[in-house]
Amino acid sequence: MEESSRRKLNLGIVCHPAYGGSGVVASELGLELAARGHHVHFFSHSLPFRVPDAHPNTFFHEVEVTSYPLFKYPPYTLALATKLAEVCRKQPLDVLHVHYAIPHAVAAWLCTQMLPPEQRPATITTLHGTDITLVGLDNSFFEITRFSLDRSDGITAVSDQLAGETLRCFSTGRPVKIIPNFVDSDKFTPELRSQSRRSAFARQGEFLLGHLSNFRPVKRVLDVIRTFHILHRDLPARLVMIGEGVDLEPARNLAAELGILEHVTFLGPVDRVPEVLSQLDLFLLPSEYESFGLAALEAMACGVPVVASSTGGLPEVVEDGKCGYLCEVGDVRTMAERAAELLGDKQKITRFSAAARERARNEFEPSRIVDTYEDFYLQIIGETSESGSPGSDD
Ligand code: GMT
Repeated sequence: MEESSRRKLNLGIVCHPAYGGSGVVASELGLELAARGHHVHFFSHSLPFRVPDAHPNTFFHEVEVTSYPLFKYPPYTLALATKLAEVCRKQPLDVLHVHYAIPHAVAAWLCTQMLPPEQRPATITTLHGTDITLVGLDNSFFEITRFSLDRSDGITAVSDQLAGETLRCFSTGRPVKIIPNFVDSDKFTPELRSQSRRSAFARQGEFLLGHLSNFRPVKRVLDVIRTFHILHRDLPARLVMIGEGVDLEPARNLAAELGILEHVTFLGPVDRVPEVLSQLDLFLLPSEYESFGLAALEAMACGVPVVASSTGGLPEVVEDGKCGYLCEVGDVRTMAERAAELLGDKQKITRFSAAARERARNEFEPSRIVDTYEDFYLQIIGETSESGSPGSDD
């Protein structure tokens, strides 16, 4: 991988480490930056799941929270702020880049308050979705979320739609820079498609559909099962469900109730996501809301068209009628019809598959987007006056 000619920075990256898009983006970004020669310090309560144990230029700082019987809820934010300040004292960070505002943006601000000015890192908060549209709007978090955004030196959002929502809901006077997510299309590639891998999920002559998420209510995983149920009446097909979360059992129960359980494989969380995604004929993402839809982008990079809800930032990722179809949230009948239409037309699905792959490669290619983050870091620490494409201030 190429080292960039820019000044090498000491960077802190804070994220939620478990399965979820914001942790994936934070990890992949950190690894790309490390490959460019920056020193990247990850902070979390466990190693983010896509970060390898030992990797050049990366350091992992585990945040341990001491429990005490007095605490019903151990104060993770305080332990995180303390760890951040401790590391900054030993090796000052140029930038502290937190992913998902809650509670990371507050911890970043607390850290800066604990340090003398010469040791304070610049802070950047990247908004990923429900930190703004759901959790951040809750009464118990709204005020502190707005406060911590106002105190961040820079704010980015992963889609135009999310940037707009941030300005609308939080009326922060701060500019929100749009920096979309990215996908490594050498890693997520149709080249991984193989009959032997596919045969683990589907028989000859069966179509293979899939879904990947953290099975939270916002993902509407029951709609995945309902869509598949309608489709399965007319087409020989199987469904692979990747991930886990609160709606896993309800999804399994619904599949049993509808009599399709034997056609659905619940894989749980998997490490080898590209190997599974690339076997699919179609990816389903019927979410209530997606700020971006990273899982859809990863499927597209594998040459898999997407049938999804027309919500949030998904229209910025999935080009309707070209790399997939976007339908009203909850309209499982139309989703099933669109899926059947695609699967039943060999020429069309081949065209959509190629367009999905092309779009992922051209529009969401890592190096250009990582350049934008690097530029933004330099701008925030005052070493350049403006940042480059593809993001723009809203
Ligand atoms: O907002 C969330 O639900 C958290 C986050 C996660 O960790 O899963 O997901 C969001 O961030 C991803 C990466 O930027 C986006 O691709 C997802 O669309 C977004 N999820 C939602 O907006 C529901």
